[in-house]
Amino acid sequence: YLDPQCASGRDTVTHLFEWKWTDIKAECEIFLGPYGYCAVQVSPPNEHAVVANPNRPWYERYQPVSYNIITRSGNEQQFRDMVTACNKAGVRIYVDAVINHMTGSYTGHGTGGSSFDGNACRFPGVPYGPNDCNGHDNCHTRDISIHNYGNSDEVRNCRLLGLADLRLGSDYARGKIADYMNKLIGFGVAGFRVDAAKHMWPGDLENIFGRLQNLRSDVFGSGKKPFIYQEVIDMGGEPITMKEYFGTGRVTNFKYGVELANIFLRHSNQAKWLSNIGEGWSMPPTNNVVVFLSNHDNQRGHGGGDSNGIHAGSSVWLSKGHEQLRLDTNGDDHNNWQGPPHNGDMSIKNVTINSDMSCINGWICEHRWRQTYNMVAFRNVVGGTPLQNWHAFGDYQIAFSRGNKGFIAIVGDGSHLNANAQTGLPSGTYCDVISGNYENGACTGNKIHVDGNGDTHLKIDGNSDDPVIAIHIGAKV
Ligand code: QV4
Ligand code: CA
Repeated sequence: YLDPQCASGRDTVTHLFEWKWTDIKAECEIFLGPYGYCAVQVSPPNEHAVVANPNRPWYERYQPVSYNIITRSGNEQQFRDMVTACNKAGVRIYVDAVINHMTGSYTGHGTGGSSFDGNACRFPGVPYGPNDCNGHDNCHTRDISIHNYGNSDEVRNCRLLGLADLRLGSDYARGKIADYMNKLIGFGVAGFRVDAAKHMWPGDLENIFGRLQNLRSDVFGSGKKPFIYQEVIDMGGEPITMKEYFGTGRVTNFKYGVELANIFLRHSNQAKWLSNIGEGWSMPPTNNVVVFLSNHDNQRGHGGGDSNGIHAGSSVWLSKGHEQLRLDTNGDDHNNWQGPPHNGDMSIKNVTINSDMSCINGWICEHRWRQTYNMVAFRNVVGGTPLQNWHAFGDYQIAFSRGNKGFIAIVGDGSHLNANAQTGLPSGTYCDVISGNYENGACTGNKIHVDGNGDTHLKIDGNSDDPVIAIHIGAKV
């Protein structure tokens, strides 16, 4: 479950939050494929509660009603077309799998018309009935909801936010979930982000994932397992840790983004200590995690892993397309519930692309920003090489190479950097892919000269918009 199944030479995942399947299909073909992205994390594709108050919030997608593929993003045929087209473009689809729970404790209808009663655990669209949810027999809080994250049994057996908690110890529920995931694998998806994994027993997940079929051999080759990355918010201080989930896939490392944010927002450590971020900072081994700077929750003040102060325009591993990121001066969202850009009938708006490559019609596309997509290419070029030629010219003036393939310099505190540095790169003239693009052998941004010894002169005004220089052997002028 650890292999992301990227097409060769690709490495970065973007989250196209609440996009329609038809728009993701087009984005794979015209942008994500050509620009070297590995995969898209898509919003939960299965039928979920229609929440009316507030009106159609983004989070209704985290309240499953059935495993039928029908949401505002599109129907099953549109989903399948997207997966096929994206695979053809060399881009993988990872599905956000909400399998810990169903809806909140109320009655209503789902996006496909199925009825539900969350409190009674009645979901005829699956079907699940009262025996398929945990209850007073194994959850020992008064209202069978989670109150104490210090109690592992409670976190796993009680209701997260009052959401009907599935009895994953039972063969029936395990089978229904595996059927859903296998259906998606049959369509050609490459993997899953497992929502709320902390709230499920590792043994139950092991059983469910053990029922999954291999990925489609016509796309991935034979004998390939789905990629699994599990949402476990582990900031320390709770009995449930990321490590418990290493046996069933990778885990989301929420500490990574928080540490980086603390540095560049100058809340704690200085950038000069970054040379060994990762295991050297008591984080789990690289191959057990997925790292990112922000996600759909902490950009909106949800989830437990937030308070890193990073919001829109911050994500590199995981960028996203969504409107409504209106931040106040404290970095909080004015509306933490607002759903995607929509028409008068509440259908989701098309993503429209402007001539400057940005998205309009209410959408923000961080994955289309020059600094983002050029660093996706940088990552593809330097993949597999070690960090070398580390320089700390000041507390917040750092530079390093990735082997002899790429070199980056960053000023994080508004100071001026003016220094010579060993880049580890072959001599030549390189295109700084932060200030411009490398196009047809020419550079639209600043050119950086590396001499025969591998040295260059770095000049960065820390107050400029992008106080960063990045060069790599794929963009030599
Ligand atoms: C309300 C009350 C509860 C009450 C309940 C009674 O707040 O106290 O018990 O009614 O029914 C929405 C509302 C929430 C409401 C709940 C049930 O915001 O107020 O409870 O629905 O009706 C997203 C949102 C949640 C949202 C949920 C379901 O963030 O606000 O809840 O979707 O729509 C922990 C977990 C971690 C989790 C994180 C948010 O360890 O796993 O909290 N993160 C994932 C997703 C996240 C999603 C869920 C899990 C749930 O990334 O987006 O929650 O699927 O850290
Ligand atoms: Ca649970």
